Amino acid sequence: MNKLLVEKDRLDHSDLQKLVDKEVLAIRIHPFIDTADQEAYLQNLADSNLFQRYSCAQDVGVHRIGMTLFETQNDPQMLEAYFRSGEQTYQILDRLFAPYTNPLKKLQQAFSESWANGGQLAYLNGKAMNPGILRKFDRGNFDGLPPHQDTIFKDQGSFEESKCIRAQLAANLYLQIPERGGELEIWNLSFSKEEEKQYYVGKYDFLDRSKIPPPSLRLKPKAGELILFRSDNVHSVRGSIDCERIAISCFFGYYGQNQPMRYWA
Ligand SMILES: O=C(O)CCC(=O)C(=O)O
Repeated sequence: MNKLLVEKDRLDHSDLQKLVDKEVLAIRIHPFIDTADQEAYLQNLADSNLFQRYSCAQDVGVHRIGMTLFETQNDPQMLEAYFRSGEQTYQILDRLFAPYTNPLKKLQQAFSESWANGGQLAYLNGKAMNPGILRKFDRGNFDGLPPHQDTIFKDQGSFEESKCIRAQLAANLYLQIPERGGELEIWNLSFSKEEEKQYYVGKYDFLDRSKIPPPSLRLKPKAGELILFRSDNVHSVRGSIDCERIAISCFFGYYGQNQPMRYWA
């Protein structure tokens, strides 16, 4: 890989293809939303009591609106709960951000317009997935999110959609970033499910930082910025020292050059 980072002010099909093909490690789009919109979004969020911790990781200092596939952990009952909760996410976020455009929809629309074959909500086994989440890293969460890899294959490996996927991109649109902490680190490394087990540390599938090389990129996101990277590349988020770190997030699944990208959380 001769270029780690693409920095632009618009999403572009050829840059997305480079990310999918591992020719770049991350794409930064700034500004994706302007300061007035970003501040308006934050005002709407203040005092919201809709955030909850991950159901399977209650001690991780992160709150989210919208359930993630990660929480289903290959469990059929949790998967049904995931489908049910996913049906409501757009409505909840529409209401929360009204009268402004829901930033999750803004992100997915811009992405779909820039990818030649468009974008659409992902389905798993014929059922609509949760389209995305709004996530807050707690202030004073000094651990952040340790190094890890996200793949649909790990969360729910038995479905056709998981077996046929060729790349999974993580998209994060940042609404608030702490002055201190909150960096996103990305490694030019991705381990298979079997390989990564030797690096596990603690209760979750986090990787032991002391056993892997230093990250290839350490990015300090900006409020209003969109960052995309391959979620099967090892990545981590540094703790948020002085305020909550808030972002809209979803994955985009690549199923081939002539296919639409499919989004979910
Ligand atoms: O919030 C970020 O910068 C990245 C979050 C993350 O770890 C992920 O999308 O899996």
